[in-house]
Amino acid sequence: AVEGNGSSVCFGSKLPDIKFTKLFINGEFVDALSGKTFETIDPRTGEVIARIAEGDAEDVDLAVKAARDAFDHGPWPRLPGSERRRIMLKFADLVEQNIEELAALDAIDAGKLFSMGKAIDIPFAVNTLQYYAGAADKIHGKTLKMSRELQGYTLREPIGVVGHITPWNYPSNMFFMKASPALAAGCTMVIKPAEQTPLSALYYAHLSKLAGVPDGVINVITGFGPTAGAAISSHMDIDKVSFTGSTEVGRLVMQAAATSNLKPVSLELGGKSPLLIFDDADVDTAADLALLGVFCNKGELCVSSSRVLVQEGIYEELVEKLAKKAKAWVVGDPFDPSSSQGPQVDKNQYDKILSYIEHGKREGATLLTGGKPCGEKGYYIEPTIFTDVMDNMLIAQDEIFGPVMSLMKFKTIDEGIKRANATRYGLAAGIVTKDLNVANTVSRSIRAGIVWINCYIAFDNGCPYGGYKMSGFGREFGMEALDQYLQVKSVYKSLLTRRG
Ligand code: TXE
Repeated sequence: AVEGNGSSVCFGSKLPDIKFTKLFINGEFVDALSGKTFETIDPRTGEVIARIAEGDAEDVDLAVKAARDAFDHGPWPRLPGSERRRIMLKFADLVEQNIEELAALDAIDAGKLFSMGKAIDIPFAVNTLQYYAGAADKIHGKTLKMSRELQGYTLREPIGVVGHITPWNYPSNMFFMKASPALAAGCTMVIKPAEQTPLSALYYAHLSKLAGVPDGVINVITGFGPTAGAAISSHMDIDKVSFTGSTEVGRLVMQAAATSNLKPVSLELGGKSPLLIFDDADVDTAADLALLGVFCNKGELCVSSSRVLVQEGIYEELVEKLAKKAKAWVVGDPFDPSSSQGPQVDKNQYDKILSYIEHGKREGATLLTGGKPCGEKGYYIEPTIFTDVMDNMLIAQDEIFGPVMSLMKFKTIDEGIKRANATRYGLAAGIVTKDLNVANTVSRSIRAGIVWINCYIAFDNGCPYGGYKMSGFGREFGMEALDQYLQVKSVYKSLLTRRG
């Protein structure tokens, strides 16, 4: 049983069979050329779930060849958009039909709550695919009259072969966030899921084939970052890379793109997002949003509101409320419906979070709740709240990517804005207030790609998502994401008729 907040856990729920463990290239599941495999681990226990094919540069090469051939000669980019839409909708239906199994795969691979996967993550992924399916037949250029002699028009063409490199915190959402707009645009692709969570991506590859996505359009290479990942970002025949992960690796991906074929990249990187709670806020709502913002998905969340800035008039009351509410936050097995938080994704992440917690204690922040690992096995950590956090402490500056909240006090609106912006990141921010003027002023002053007012982690496929500053550039979701998989070609046409 996992302790911490008085919770208990049932291990050993019925687990999904692991059906797909090989690379998916040109519509077939194949071993890595080297024959190598790696272990994927269940973070609930630290035990091996399965051995997965370990792709390397030579496998990426094969996948790129398949994707290039499918792009240059295959039907996908040439189909009418309505036909791509039909296949994408069928793909979405198949995902929906297998939702239990897919949510279970993400639960054992990533430690994600099974209930959340089933009710929120995978339905949202399905919706992403449906949203872009709807866009597939609405990709238009413009017609321009330039002069009496000249007319022009623009064509919006798929960018080509795309490389997608994804992280482990939302395996299903990351897959569809990247694959869906690329599919709608008519691109072909090589996807490298994170080595911690390869299982659902391989299942999606299988479903794509059943749906009728032609061979070579979606290729999945499982493997490690410095090998398979680096081979994608430096490949001469990949036309664009979309990356989500750490800021450090984002820099490497951009360097590799620059020194290879200058492929455009989009990067969605880390964050240290502020949640500003003003004196007039409803304390209950504010506390709920703060807990959700930091502890949702065990804090493995790019938009985590890991810096909670509270105006001084409400600070004491909020601290009390948070301490009380955190007690009801249950750490436990992701299959247990009463769990609010599962295990961290792997040993590395677990160690990283615990070392930040120790750092926070040493730096003089006050521990309000949590602060320790919990459970006899697996990578569980108590939801941890620090008060009296100073801006210069490491826990207030670095992305921890775990269930660790830093509470800080501020006096005036200007001070709140200034401190909220005092970070190298700019992914998201939240504001809790009843005052419309405060909400307007602050939302316009925060340098971040998303601002939530009186809500947090609210997502819609229509709303673009991405970072300012060192949180990256480029946008996921919305028509903005579709644009990143399209090129604009200008065609000039003479209006002078030649007489023969
Ligand atoms: O990320 P990596 P890690 C942050 C978070 C976390 C930290 C480290 O703070 O604690 O990053 O996580 C692939 N060339 N985020 O180490 O290494 C890798 O195989 C090409 C925030 O897991 O960036 C995986 O598929 N690719 C983030 C992907 O990059 C490489 C989500 C991400 O792994 C590569 C995840 C290389 N040289 C972590 N090296 C967010 N924005 O949500 C690795 N990869």
